[in-house]
Amino acid sequence: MFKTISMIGLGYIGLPTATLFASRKIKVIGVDVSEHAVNTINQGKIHIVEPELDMLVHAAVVEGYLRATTTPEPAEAFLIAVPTPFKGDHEPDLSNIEAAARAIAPVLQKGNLVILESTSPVGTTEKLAAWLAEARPDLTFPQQVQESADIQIAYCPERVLPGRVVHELVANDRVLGGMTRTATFMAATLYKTFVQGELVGTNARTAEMCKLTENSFRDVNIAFANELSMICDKLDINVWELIKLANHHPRVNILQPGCGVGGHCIAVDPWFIVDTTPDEARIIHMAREVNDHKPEWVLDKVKASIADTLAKKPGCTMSDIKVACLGLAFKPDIDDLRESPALEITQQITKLGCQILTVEPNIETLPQKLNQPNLSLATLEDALATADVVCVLVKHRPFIEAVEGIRRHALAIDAVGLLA
Ligand code: SAJ
Repeated sequence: MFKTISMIGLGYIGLPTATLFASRKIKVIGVDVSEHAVNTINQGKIHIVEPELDMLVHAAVVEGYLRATTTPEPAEAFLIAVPTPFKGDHEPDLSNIEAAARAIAPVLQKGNLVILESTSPVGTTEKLAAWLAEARPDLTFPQQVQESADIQIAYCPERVLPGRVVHELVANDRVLGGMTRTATFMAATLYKTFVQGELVGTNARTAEMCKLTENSFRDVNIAFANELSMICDKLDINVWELIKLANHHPRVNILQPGCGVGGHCIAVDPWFIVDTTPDEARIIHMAREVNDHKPEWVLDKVKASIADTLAKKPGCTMSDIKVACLGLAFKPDIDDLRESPALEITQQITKLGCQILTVEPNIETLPQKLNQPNLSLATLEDALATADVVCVLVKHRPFIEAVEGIRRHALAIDAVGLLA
């Protein structure tokens, strides 16, 4: 049984996971490079938005089971949940994992378990083991002595959906990939404290690939839907009806087209496979390209509608045109604008020189990068009342509720099937 563990990285995954361990009365030392995050957590508050999390963190801190710091301390297990973005031409950037390894190495003790949770290219856990071994030649590691290693290492990815993190961390099945069977067993003992889903054991490389496969599968399916939407547009077929009909087949399940694929997972993780095996990963690569192209396609539709409006209104110039953009977030009913195709499209429309009324019910102020004189945050009513062109970019609930008003608008571009 583990009594004290440490979570390295207190973000969208690390903090909820640390808190769930703490809620089961395991002492958790949370470590983060951000002093702001550390101070906020130590006050029993949270620096991210996630339902239910604030109450859990508050209780864990007040009861003394969760404490945050910027410097690692000795513990029985170390879990690493730091970001793995890409750099340059979609090459994985493992510098945060390497920094975490170098930070925990000095406090490692014989008998410790180290778990990597961050989404990573295949082979990263082995790299982590090598970094740790290099920093601690006095200890043995699984790549040297396998089962009898002083430090056991495993890769255990999460698969939770933002907005449902607390529930899914507990309920979802979890893949545990030990570098040795001992590591898999130790990881299972640890996660059993709060996971109610099945814990499925494998090796580290398969677990790494499993995480990437799940998100790539979804990306390819969405790319198929996006490609269909462009084909159907040419053939004058309603793609939303088409997909609904095709999905009546018992073995067909096509996802929904949209204005592009955003967020920090589905639009990133498939590149980790492409980077490792570029010659083989042809469908995965092409799906990324199809999905990344979709915002441009939507933008072309907006440009065409603006041209129509200008043609119908003699004397009217670009700066007189008002475009309403409905939705900025990367998916419905969240406030997260990072890596959002809707935001990218809105920014591009701004460059055309027309006036933009952006409607995002989940935020109160516009992000700095949208600070443009020709762009303002508007209510849905105002936007619909004055816009020449309406562009639906995200299927937020308030837009579904106001669908009839949006439908009445003559020039509505519907990227998400709201009006279908
Ligand atoms: N999207 C579509 N059409 C769809 C579904 C989604 O265009 O039919 C778009 C969304 O609008 C969004 C993007 O895809 O822009 C990604 O959204 P998402 O809801 O598919 O996924 P994420 O990024 O929020 O979370 C995913 C999940 N992975 C899978 O469902 C396989 C989640 O379980 C993972 O834990 C998460 O990635 C992660 O952290 O890897």
